[in-house]
Amino acid sequence: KRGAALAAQFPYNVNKVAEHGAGVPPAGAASNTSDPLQTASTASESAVSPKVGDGVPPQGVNPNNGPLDRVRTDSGGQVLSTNQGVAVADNQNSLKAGLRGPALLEDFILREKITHFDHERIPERIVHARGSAAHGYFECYKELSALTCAAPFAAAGKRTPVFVRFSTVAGERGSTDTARDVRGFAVKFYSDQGNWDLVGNNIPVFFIQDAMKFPDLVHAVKPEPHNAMPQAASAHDTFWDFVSLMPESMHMLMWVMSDRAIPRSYRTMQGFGVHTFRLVNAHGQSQFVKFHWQPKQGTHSLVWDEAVRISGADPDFHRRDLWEAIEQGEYPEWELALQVFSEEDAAEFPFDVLDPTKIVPEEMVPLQVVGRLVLDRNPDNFFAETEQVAFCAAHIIPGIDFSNDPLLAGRIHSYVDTQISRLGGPNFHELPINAPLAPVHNNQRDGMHRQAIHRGRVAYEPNSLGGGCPFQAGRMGFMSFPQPVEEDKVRGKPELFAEHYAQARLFWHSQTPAEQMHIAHAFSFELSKVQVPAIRERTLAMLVNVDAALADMVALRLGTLVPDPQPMAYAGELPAYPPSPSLSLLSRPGASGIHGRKVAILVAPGVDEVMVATLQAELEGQGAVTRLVGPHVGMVGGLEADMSLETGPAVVFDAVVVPDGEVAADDLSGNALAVEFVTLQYRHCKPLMVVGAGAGLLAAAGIPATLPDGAPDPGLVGSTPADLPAALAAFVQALASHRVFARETD
Ligand code: HDE
Repeated sequence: KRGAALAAQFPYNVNKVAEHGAGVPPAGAASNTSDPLQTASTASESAVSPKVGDGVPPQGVNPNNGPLDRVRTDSGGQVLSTNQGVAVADNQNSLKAGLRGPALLEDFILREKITHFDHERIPERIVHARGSAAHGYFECYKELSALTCAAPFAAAGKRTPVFVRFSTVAGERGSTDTARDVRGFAVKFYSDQGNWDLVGNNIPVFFIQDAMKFPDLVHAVKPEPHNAMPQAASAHDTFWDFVSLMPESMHMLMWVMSDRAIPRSYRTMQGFGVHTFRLVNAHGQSQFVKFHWQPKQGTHSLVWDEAVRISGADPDFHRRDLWEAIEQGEYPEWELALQVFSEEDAAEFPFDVLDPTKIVPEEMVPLQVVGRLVLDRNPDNFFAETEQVAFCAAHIIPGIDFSNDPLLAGRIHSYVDTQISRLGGPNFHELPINAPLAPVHNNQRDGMHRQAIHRGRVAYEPNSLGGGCPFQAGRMGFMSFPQPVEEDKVRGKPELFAEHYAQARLFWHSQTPAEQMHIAHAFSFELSKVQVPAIRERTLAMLVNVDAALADMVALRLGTLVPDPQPMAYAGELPAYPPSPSLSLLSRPGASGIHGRKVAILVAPGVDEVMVATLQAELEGQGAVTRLVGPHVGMVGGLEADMSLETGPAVVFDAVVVPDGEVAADDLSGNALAVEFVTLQYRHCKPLMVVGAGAGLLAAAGIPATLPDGAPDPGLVGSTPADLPAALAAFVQALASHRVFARETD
């Protein structure tokens, strides 16, 4: 009776409709005559799930959404069951011999639940453990068949679904987002010719030239092995010990000590394929290529003091920023640009294009923009998608090929190898997030966690019993570019690999003065954390080879003298590059105005509530996000504050507005947290706008009215209530230009 009642109340398991005949599946649920795997989730997907905003992810935008539906599960309206589909009557109490008696071994429900829980974690990635990801698509602007036969570039307007994961490198899975670090920028293209993974970083060069040194680099930068400190930081002895003995890291160190390593958002960083790759067209002709992702949001960074404070205020700062932007419909976009050059061109460059510590300056090979990347859907489940996704530098498709970069060679091996242990066996390519949209047919069989049910008796090739299938594709399939090779088998490096400083100089001389100051401060900070003076000195000796002024600035802050330059390994004359303005972050302000920028509006009882509403409407109308920050959350006068000054501190906002209202301004001026709020906004060079009596808070914080040189501060916008529209326009402009570095005096 109870079974029948249950079946009536919780009618069906959509996978096994026949077993629950009493219930009538709702429209769209699987019937026992159709393929249950294809339709199983349709019923639950149509239910509203709080996990995905308004419930149903935008279908049709991303073709990868469809196949994933097969495995999406939503428990809305469903009965709780064991993993065997048995309904659970009591999820609160274990089975005992008497209410006060011992627990019973036969409690399979408790044991299943605890056993599964015991195995919930998988090993984190050995590097890039901390990451955040989103779905989207790549749209090609023009067909590129002259250059490549790769499917994503086959036609103008063609869209290829993608999954993109951003990451920090050194920190563990739960570490802070705003550590000084390289960021991973890994893109999985689910192309109709198979998956292509462009597993890049937000910095176009790398620390080392040969895969042989990668374990050493990672051991040096990770927390030190004896005491597991520091977390997510390169500012310690072992890292600087290693890099100061590896002058090939000098160019990369310049980038990592620059503001690139503390991005404002994943949305405001560039991405780079780093290595030289090949494009190959249908006639088998090949050119070299470097891949660049250019954020439409512009390139923006934090300042160091702010990054440190954000680690406390919101360690998920970048994860939250990406998530919220997408939930809000502010879809981040990047353009894909290519630098294409021939082998003959490459032979003329003053560096070796196989050396991953070198860029190809844009002045030598201009960028051609060929498409855009749009991220428009958050994952439904962090573990199933972001954690289980497996990128691999070896995943290429016809039309793309490798170069002989010796770092890339090691990567081609490493990714699948590490994933076999991280994801528990050789079949992780079948996990929904990793499975290609292109069909998979081969004779690989079995192994842990095999999902596919292979039919038939043939698992070998050639065969006659299976009609010869699956048959090899010949010229339709992937064919390696037939690069002629005739060399001795050796261990060593080409001569130009020994030149380590010319591009570090190029980078330094291409920065604005504010950026140069930040680089010098970053070196000083990191080396101040180094306990062994000889390591500091060795690094300074490398810096002298980059620029004497830089070495001076750093030495001064380390309380030491500039040592003799480190002897150079390269015998030839160093190439001299003209400065490349595109290497400055400030050269890419972005075209999208204030989209996605976060503005705090400080409120206290007595604030001009009509003005607050106007400010919110105007700023949000232009795509910004506003939050009312008050002495406490909840009702502040007639307004509802979203955050308190404690939970929404200055560092998590791009800008602040203090509206009019005498009583409110007095209240805020007497509040230490409010004073600190505007002080930090000012110190971190962010725009501030004060209206009418709101100016009192700036006075209470002692904020100077002009820049240190007496010029007007474009980021400080004062207004009377009557002049609000004009002031808002100036504020929006200041917000769009991000920071006023001319304020920095220290
Ligand atoms: Fe990686 N790298 N890497 N790497 N890498 C990994 O793969 C490796 C390198 C990059 O979001 C690992 O699944 C070697 C350069 C990204 O899941 C591992 C070498 C670049 C991600 C691995 C390099 C990258 C990884 C760790 C030198 C920029 C995160 C877990 C020979 C072009 C992908 C995993 C994600 C992850 C090996 C150097 C980018 C161990 C051996 C250069 C973005 O396989």
